[in-house]
Amino acid sequence: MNQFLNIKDISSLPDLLEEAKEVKANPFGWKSLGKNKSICLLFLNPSLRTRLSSQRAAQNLGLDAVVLDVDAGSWKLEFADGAVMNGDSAEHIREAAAVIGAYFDVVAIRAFAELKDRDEDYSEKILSAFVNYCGVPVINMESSTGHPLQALADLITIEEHKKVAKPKVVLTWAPHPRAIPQAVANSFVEWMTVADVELTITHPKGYELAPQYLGDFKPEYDQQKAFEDADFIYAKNWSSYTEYGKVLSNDPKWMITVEKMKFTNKAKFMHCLPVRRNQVVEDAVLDSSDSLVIEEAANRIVSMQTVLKKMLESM
Ligand code: SN0
Repeated sequence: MNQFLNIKDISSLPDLLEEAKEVKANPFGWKSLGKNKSICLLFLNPSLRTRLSSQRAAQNLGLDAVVLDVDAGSWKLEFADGAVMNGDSAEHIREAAAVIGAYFDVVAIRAFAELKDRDEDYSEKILSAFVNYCGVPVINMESSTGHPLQALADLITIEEHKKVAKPKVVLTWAPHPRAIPQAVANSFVEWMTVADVELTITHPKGYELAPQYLGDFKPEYDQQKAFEDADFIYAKNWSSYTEYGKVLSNDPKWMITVEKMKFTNKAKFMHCLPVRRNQVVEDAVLDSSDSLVIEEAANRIVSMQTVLKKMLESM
């Protein structure tokens, strides 16, 4: 594997899941694979799980990890080609990425959607700039359109907890006070489309995901109907794609509650975290034994370690 930007970078999902199982069972089994190699973890946005799980994953492989918070700990970057740099930005991505690539063997980047210009976000301007200019393998730690490390951890968690061969998985929109990117939902749909699950997507009208992710899925606008017989409820907020970046509804009726979980087939609750309690989901669901959120977060180490292992093996 020479990059991990989205699901297209993996050759076989079943093989990757098998490898993830091996990594989880034997986390220190490849301790010398990363010897004398290094990874730079670059954050343009906040992170708790991604930052820590990536460092843990690297350590398990003997890989040296350095974290840089781009706008806080380094120069503000310019991404536009031909820019006259007489404003806030002190360094262009062309030099910054090339220098980072000269220092490290792998670069991992987090750069959220800005939610202002849809074409710009969906062109993956920042992620592509790193791929183009750093000259070493790049890992997506949530870009403007996707969060594949999260989707892989989600799938590992579903595989571990499913009680039937092809479980019913429901991606449900939930209310949130702020405008949130579509990245997590996009990747979740992208990975579940390939996985052995029956996916249902439910959200209020106006929250349809980008057609390239939605594919043939027809959203179920009735949340209760969507929940019927579900084995997994995956809650997530996202802002509108069609009215780009807008919060069209904050309807508390969409919050995940114990009452709604009763419509399911004793479903497990999932969320990528961080989660707004009693806005996205009520305490009683999150604190119940049906909640998988901590195990799901723990599997972020496994997803990153599996990707890093494959990358190091092909170096
Ligand atoms: C990010 C998102 O894309 O949904 C990261 C999730 C892994 N989440 C947020 O930005 C939540 C921020 C908030 O204010 O709750």
